[in-house]
Amino acid sequence: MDQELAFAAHEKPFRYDEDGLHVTRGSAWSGPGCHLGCGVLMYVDDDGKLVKVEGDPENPYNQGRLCARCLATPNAVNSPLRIRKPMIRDGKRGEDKWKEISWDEAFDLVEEKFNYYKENYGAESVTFWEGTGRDISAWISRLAWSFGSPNMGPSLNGLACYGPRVYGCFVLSGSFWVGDYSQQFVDRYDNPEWKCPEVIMVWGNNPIVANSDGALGHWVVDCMQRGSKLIVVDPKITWLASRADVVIQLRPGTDAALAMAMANVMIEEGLYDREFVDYWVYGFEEYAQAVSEFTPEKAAEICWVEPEVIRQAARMYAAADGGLIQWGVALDQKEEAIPTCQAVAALMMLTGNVDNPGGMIKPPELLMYLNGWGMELLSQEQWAKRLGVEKYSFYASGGVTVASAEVMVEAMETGEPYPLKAAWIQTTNLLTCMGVDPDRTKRAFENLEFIVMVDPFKNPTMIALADLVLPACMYPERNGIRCGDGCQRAETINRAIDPGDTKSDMEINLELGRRFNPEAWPWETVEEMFSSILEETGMTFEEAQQNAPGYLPYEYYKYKKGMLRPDGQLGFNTPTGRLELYSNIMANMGLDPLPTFVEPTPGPVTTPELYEEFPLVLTTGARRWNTFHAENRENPRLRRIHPEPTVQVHPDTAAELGLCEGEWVWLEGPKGMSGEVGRCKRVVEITPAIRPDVVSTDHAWWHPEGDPEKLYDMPELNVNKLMAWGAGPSGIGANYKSLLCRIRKMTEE
Ligand SMILES: Nc1nc2c(c(=O)[nH]1)N[C@H]1C(S)=C(S)[C@@H](COP(=O)(O)OP(=O)(O)OC[C@H]3O[C@@H](n4cnc5c(=O)[nH]c(N)nc54)[C@H](O)[C@@H]3O)O[C@H]1N2
Ligand SMILES: Nc1nc2c(c(=O)[nH]1)N[C@H]1C(S)=C(S)[C@@H](COP(=O)(O)OP(=O)(O)OC[C@H]3O[C@@H](n4cnc5c(=O)[nH]c(N)nc54)[C@H](O)[C@@H]3O)O[C@H]1N2
Ligand code: SF4
Ligand SMILES: [Mo]
Repeated sequence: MDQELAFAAHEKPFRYDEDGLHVTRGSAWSGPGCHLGCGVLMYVDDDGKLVKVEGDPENPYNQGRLCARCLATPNAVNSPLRIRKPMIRDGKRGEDKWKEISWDEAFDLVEEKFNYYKENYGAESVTFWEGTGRDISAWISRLAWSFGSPNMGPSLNGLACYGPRVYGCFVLSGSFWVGDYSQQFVDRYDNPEWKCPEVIMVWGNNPIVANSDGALGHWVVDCMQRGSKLIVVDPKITWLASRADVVIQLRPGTDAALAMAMANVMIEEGLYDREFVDYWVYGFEEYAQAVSEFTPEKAAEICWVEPEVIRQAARMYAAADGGLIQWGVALDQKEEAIPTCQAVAALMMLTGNVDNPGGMIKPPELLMYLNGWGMELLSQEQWAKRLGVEKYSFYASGGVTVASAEVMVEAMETGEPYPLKAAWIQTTNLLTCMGVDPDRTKRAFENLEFIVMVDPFKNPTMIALADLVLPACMYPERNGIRCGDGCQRAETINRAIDPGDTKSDMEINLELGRRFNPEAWPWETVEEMFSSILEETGMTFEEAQQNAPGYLPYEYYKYKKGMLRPDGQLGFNTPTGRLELYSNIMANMGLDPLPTFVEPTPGPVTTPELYEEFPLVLTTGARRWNTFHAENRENPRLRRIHPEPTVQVHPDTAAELGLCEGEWVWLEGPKGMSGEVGRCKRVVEITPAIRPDVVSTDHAWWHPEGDPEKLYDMPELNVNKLMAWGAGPSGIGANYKSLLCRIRKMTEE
């Protein structure tokens, strides 16, 4: 056994009876969607019906807490919108006409069609699409690559979620870093090696609502109760910002300028950690030169904030023994995402907040699926066909292993560099939510001959595009494991109720994988497959079910112990062995090795004439308590918390425009520099929490109660219609969060 796990103490086995109900302990991941997988107790009655879900107090991760979406799991599982059997289209795309078929027929059809395209057009003509943070990342990559296609990836422009932060960090430091809230220890806050962060800087993230990328929002509050001070960087006064010590309410899209100005203060005032920088950081001189022009005064003008608040934040963060940056997707969702993430990551490096207690850590993982599972299954020749490598340096370098959504869609349109014939869509509602310019995406996908969708629910993308639908089951209906995504622990997802005729994503992919490439899928059952992944812990899946969560051993300061580099040398896994403020990898890729700030386009500065016509800066998609992207709209318990898509407007702006709370309006904006204008419907929500010159709106809206053949109203509710096609220059980052718009009253039509 290589990795001995530490377990949380459980009083009871993972299945027991209580007050006439049958209880199963497990992890809530997924569907419905979420990034985390909190510990849950699922209560089932004698009829086999899931009646309630509660937080597991014995699970160190969430310690009994549970948010609204998990509490409403029984409604989701029992929803009338669930698909219960495989269905094949019995009409034209766009119609809601289907015929139920058996699983055997469905698998035979996928096998026959995909193999036909492989033989006639090459395996790369079949594309594989995934969504965010659900349970399937590892398995979808294995399915695509074992089939022989390198064309697998998220249907997200510019990989503008997590990707920029991860790749930005990897090129600078050889690793990705997450905030240290003690989540790596079974005894959590009581662990003697852990130190409570003195300062938590929440940047473009709303952890209380989003619980994103492995971090539970409650942990921020737990740390505040133990003394952490808070800095919040957000155009909106969020729940946390209203309790913060310093708030920087900046203009969306200007984060890089702010980060460089903070570095400027730290360097000018000698507040950075000189000793750490001398030993462990490369490129300080060049970097200091690059930030020298970003005085707080200059950045304040760019970011629309006061210079003093920048100084305050820089001093507070630099002085902290344990400075944690809780960064979020707002940093990824701009075309210049990589330089932005570089600029923020540089603050960690300047202050030595890397690999340290209460700072940023690198948790070990049992199944590292970020780059996919099974890269060795494809030959060099097959990898070379991956769409994206010709166009983008990050893809060519091998740092990014998925295919580019933009390039795949362009290939569907043009047939170049080779024809695409089919799509496997699993865990993404891509027209409603994930990509920009959904009309263009829809037209491109319509060129494909065969589209399969795997999802628990009906949705607009399915009605518009799918030819075959496979019903996925949800977490209380299946077995599974969770042991990647920086989550540190080995969790099991445990079946509590009968899945009926639905199957788990893992069962579906294992069955198809075995048909396409039996050597790559040597397991009879999914449980056998999970046991083989858990092998290094010396535990079978069945043993893990009883004992999970299990915690891997953890050490701080790995760079001082030769634990970060494959050659066992001290330092970091970069070309220089140091953290690189000046990135040699970026320079080799022909990209700027130093962070830069680039004004968003269109924007108030780059396109003043468009700003006159569209005088509000627009940010989109801030997460809501009750929804996970396009999910949960059909769940009555959740829908009533926020029943329609709103646009948040400051009271002064609302007064100026004559808008009333609750009024339906058109939100209109330029689609990049194309000359076209996109629009969607919104309800006015007046709030002093937003800046008067900025508005913020929800994304991913549709009406499950609406007409399926009008795609459930999605086309008139989708804010991504206001966005330009494309990605940042490196292929990473896209503009979801810094746009221009105007609000027009419906009566003005
Ligand atoms: N305007 C705007 N657009 C955005 C964003 C924004 O901030 N603003 N954010 C972007 C980001 S960061 C992301 S990650 C994307 C997310 O985009 P997506 O990941 O496409 O999110 P959803 O639209 O919710 O689609 C998820 C689908 O997966 C299904 N599902 C849930 N769980 C499971 C499961 O276990 N198995 C299977 N097979 N299916 C499951 C759901 O029912 C749903 O239909 O959206 C992006 N879109
Ligand atoms: N309930 C719920 N939870 C979710 C999701 C969901 O849909 N619903 N989606 C999941 C996914 S895929 C992701 S990626 C994460 C994302 O989770 P977060 O990273 O928290 O993302 P957001 O809520 O989109 O934005 C965070 C904050 O950034 C602010 N912001 C907007 N524009 C800017 C900007 O330009 N700069 C700065 N500094 N701040 C800005 C917003 O006002 C918001 O308060 O959440 C995950 N968790
Ligand atoms: S963060 Fe909320 S929705 Fe996600 S698993 Fe935990 S309780 Fe469930
Ligand atoms: Mo995301």
